[in-house]
Amino acid sequence: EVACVAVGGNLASIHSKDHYDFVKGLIKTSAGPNKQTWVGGTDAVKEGVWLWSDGSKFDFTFWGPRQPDNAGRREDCMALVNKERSNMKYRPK
Ligand SMILES: [Ca+2]
Repeated sequence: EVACVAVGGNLASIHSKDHYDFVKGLIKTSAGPNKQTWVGGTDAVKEGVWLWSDGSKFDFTFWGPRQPDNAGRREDCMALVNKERSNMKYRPK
């Protein structure tokens, strides 16, 4: 959590497709198309076990294609990517 908050600042948790679409819309408005924004998901505590940094239940299932792939065995934080089809992935801390 500390590592992810350190890179991301104010991190959202996402609990539904509607919420996901809402956050994605915010990113498009504030950052522009095809940008990525950190959200509060992390598996830094235990590999493969995803948690929200605010402690809420992790019921998110809208992973992008081939995600989470844990690239380099080091990806522990989640970024939401505002593209039409690649919706969610996570990046090295
Ligand atoms: Ca990981």
